[in-house]
Amino acid sequence: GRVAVIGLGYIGLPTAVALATRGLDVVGVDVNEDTVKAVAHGQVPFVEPDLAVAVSGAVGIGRLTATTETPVADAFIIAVPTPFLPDRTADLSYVRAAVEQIAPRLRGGELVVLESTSPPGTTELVSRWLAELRPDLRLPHEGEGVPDVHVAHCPERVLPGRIMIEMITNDRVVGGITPRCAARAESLYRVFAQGAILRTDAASAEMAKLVENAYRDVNIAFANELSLVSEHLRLDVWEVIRLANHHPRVNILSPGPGVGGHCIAVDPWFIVGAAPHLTPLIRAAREVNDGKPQHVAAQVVAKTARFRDPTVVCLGLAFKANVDDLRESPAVDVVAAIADALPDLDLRVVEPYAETLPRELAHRERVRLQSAGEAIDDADIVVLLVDHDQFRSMSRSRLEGKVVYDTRGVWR
Ligand code: SAJ
Repeated sequence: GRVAVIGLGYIGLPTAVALATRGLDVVGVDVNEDTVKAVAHGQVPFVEPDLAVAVSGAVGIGRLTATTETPVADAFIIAVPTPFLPDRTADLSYVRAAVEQIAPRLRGGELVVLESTSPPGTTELVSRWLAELRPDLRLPHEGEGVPDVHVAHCPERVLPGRIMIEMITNDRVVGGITPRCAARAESLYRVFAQGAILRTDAASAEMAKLVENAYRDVNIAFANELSLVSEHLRLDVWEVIRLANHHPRVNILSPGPGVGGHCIAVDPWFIVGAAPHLTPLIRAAREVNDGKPQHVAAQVVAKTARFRDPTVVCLGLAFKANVDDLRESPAVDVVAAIADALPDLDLRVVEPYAETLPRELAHRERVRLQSAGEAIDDADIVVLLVDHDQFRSMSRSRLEGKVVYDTRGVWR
């Protein structure tokens, strides 16, 4: 059968490759023509270990093609972004656009899977949208007979940086609008998934995905709050956590400059949005993590007071270690906040995964992107924001005599 994967980003493209590698005929669909061109030539528009070789292989054997037009297919996987709007509700416009592309292609018998992380009820909404757009077809509703088109939610849980491994080995949750929808989705994911496939209803699958990321967010917030308290008490938070984690039932995560990425900093809001009066903890965790970049920036600004004309070097802009993704990155927020507070400061940034400064920093005259070699020797203050391997393994002797602010605890 043929599978159309709508959205060739961090999730869609690896999913398309996984299916194509198992012998399915996969068409990748994206609105971005550059992305489509790249994939059609076997290239990958972003950095993810082992993905490039898999894409060029799948394209090479003719199993994976790419286009801007949604084709007729037996299964459709929607893997488009679901960012949040300024009021922190989900922006479902990309999902809606995908549904509008799929609807005219349906002939009956297809499976439509929503993979995008979505607020509770979105899969049901997708089914309702399809029903409105195609009144000639029977769409699934709980407890009703066999529909013409099956609809399910199969959230992804892969970790950027380990996507190609986790795509295959992670357990998967497949939630159907009806049990039959879940069964259909299971047989599609069975093609490549080696982990357990857990069948459930669509809303439980939606909620499980959100809960996973909220769990991590709350736990990181706990670590970040400990870092604030420890700093206040002049304690080394890493030492405190190391000791506490020797308890058999304690496993505290790592504090850092904040929480970035497109999932953990977003998904908890979808839970808050679904029950605002019942979620003070999840909301507080979000606020603790969102407040961290400002705190780090304020600490750095305070440290500059002891110099006449200091040079500050910030190491890392990516949202986490060893990825090239600078979007939604607390490190970028830290650098921007330092530059806002001290516009005349000589501020150098080192990011081995970037060739240019991101939009938030590019217009600032005193902020420059440099190599570690160029930047560090001149530095008075070195701020470690991302624990890239390159920074971890840096010789400590290069930091001698400098004020060091290590937000990741890698040099302790
Ligand atoms: N972070 C910390 N301290 C930690 C762990 C992480 O400050 O101890 C920070 C990171 O630096 C980063 C952010 O949190 O800024 C998120 O990084 P991450 O590695 O925890 O997660 P993501 O966003 O790359 O991927 C998450 C994963 N979810 C969970 O681990 C529960 C992944 O499995 C999901 O598939 C992904 O979100 C997603 O797409 O939802």
